[in-house]
Amino acid sequence: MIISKESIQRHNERDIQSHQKKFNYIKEELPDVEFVIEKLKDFQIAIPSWALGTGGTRFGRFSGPGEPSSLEQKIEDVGLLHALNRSSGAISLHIPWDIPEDPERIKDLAASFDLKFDAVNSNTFQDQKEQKYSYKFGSLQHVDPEVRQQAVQHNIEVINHGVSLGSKSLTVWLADGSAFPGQLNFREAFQNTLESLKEIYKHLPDDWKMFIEYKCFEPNFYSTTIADWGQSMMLANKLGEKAYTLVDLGHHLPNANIEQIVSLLLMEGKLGGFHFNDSKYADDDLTTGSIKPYQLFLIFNELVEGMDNNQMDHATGLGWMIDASHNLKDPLVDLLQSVEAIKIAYAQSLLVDRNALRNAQAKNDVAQAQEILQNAYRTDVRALVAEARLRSGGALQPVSFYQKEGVRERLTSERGTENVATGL
Ligand SMILES: [Mn+2]
Repeated sequence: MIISKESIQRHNERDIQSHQKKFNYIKEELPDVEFVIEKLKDFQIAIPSWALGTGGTRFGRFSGPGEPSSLEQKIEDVGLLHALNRSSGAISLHIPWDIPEDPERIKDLAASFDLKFDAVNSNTFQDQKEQKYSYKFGSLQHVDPEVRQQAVQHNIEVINHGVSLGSKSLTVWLADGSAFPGQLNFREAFQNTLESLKEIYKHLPDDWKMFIEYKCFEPNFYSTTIADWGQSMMLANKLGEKAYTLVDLGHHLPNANIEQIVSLLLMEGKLGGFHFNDSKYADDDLTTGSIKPYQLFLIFNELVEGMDNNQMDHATGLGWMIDASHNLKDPLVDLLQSVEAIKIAYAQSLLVDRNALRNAQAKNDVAQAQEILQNAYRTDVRALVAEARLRSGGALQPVSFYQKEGVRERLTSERGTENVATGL
């Protein structure tokens, strides 16, 4: 299904007057809206290929109608999101769930929707049918060198798929760890992981980055071999300048100060990529900004501050991706909501008066520091985000467009009700 420019225009005409009123108001209130709008237009958030179908929990999965069942249909879905919000201009593939059989054709198809290929993701957290050795007791950490070699080889294949599509980064997330005390020698598991990653790193093209993702627990419940940002950064430092830490918002213990983590990783030049989602308890993979929007703003505040300090381009300096799962909502609506929440938090962080904040910090003026941050956070920037979208050719109200135009119903009549997306 392709969303025409004309249908977006028709939809926008209905909302333009009310939008204009809100935009004029904020334009009067803020010193430099054009700067914020330009930044918003550039900022793209990649959509993972596994987030386009209904997600499941370990208790079950309730598939929705019209899910994409092929890589082509997944690209079409991301194209649809991008047409509406003009901020989802990349897709991140998971191998082996989404192997591009004919890379040239897949690349052309993506280009026809104005999409690029973001990081490719390897999978050694489950066994595949044709696989010789099992990952039941780990992959890159495994006590058996043959299992480690198989996992290394898989990651090299993932890099090769990525090269064929013009991707520039590999994300490695490992489920490796232990479920019971005594099961693992921690030091050996870490050393094995490092040696395996070194093998993979050797095959990384010069202009590529390796993102090492950490997670505190699950599926292993006693230890995870790359459990936190310190362990990830230790590996990234030992591997070399193409290796970075990837922060997934849901991969911390409750109440971890993620804004401080990203600040220090940026200081060390080792923050590479970012996975957005939200959570109440653990790796809940809920819609970004649905539970803790203030935390999301505080994280963006540190990201912007740290990237500016390093003179990094906000849009291209880090790998931005959503990593969520949608058990109840239509995945495409959920993704539109996530992208909107990310752009709101980003816009608010651009409004923080950095000089005033530094002055307040220098004077230990704690109350003023809070005033400055909360003034930015409590600014309703939705009209700015909508204006940036409008100027880029997107819909003023993407979710309302999606619902009013019956996008899911149209996808269902094209694809049927039995389609099930690959993934968890
Ligand atoms: Mn992730």
